Amino acid sequence: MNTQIIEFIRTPANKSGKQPDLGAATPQRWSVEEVESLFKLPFADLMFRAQQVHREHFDPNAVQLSTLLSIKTGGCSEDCGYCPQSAFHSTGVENQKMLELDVVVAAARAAQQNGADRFCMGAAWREPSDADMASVVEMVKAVRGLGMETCATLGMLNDRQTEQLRDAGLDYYNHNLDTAPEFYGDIISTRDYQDRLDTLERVRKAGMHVCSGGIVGMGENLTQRAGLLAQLANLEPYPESVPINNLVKVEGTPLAQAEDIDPFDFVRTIAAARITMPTARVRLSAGRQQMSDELQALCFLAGANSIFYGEQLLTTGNPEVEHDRALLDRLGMYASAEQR
Ligand code: SAM
Ligand code: DTB
Ligand code: SF4
Repeated sequence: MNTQIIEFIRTPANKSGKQPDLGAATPQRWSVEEVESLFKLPFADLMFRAQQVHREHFDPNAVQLSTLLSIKTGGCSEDCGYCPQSAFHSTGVENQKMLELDVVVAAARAAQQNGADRFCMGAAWREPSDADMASVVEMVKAVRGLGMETCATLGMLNDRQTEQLRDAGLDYYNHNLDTAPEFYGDIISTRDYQDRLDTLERVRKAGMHVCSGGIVGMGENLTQRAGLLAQLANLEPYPESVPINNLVKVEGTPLAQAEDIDPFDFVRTIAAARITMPTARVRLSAGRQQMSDELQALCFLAGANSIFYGEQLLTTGNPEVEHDRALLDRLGMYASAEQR
């Protein structure tokens, strides 16, 4: 690892209080090796550094709350090994046609009343059709009309579709890189990494905010986990929103028997995301239902400042709203929307 960086990370009293100019010397701001070296720091050193970066850019006690709704469930033509909605796997997820506009608006209103400030609409598509787009555009306009931030995750997009979404007022587009390029083919065969990068590029070009992250616990090694973060951190600019999902193991998916990662390694991934993408919202995403309150608190200490909020992710469960509220209270934390 670049000695300048490791020195900086390990030195608590950085006299100038300034970040080293990591970007100037090389076009790649974070090499895979550098991210991997973050993972290998003593836990306390990594957490300390993540806290420093977090506090430079955010109120460390505020958490952004984003509610998900699956607007079109199941029967997806992609073969993502982790996903309960792929038509390639028998998981018991029932295929459903697209939700009606009034159902989506009612769900968004309920989420807003519960304190969510972002509403993310997800669809089990490889890519949307023109007819799909017409419906989604109406949904985005209506949710925006409630005064919520809007996010959608609909699969791959072409130029026209990104422009349609931007014109509808979509704030964020979620499209995850999921893992490192060299591990991607082990998980998905129906599209490649470049397809994902191309869609992210289009979203950026159209002027929307990018939400992109990945999944840990799919059998990736440390270098590959670092490789995902390096890919995200080196996007120009890096995503405004970075969901870090812990694999939810769903019976019937090829990854149902994947080995759990050490929970401290999950926390390390959050911390490294915080350090490498200082101003991003790092979201403690799928997998929270399987985590203890104490582990989630460590994730907040490591720099996570966003969660999925509401009893359901897309097809799997998420902690109860009351439980999350109580957890935030116990930690003296609050929703960032309530801060304004
Ligand atoms: N079909 C679109 C796509 O793939 O971009 C949007 C929906 S897809 C379900 C959104 C993301 O959910 C995936 O990229 C993946 O990161 C995450 N995801 C899906 N299944 C998951 C699981 N079992 N555990 C954790 N994350 C999962
Ligand atoms: C993201 O990174 N995680 C969310 C959201 N973006 C769309 C989805 C998690 C899905 C977990 C499995 C399920 O509920 O189907
Ligand atoms: Fe389809 Fe998205 Fe699931 Fe992949 S992750 S199978 S693209 S819904």
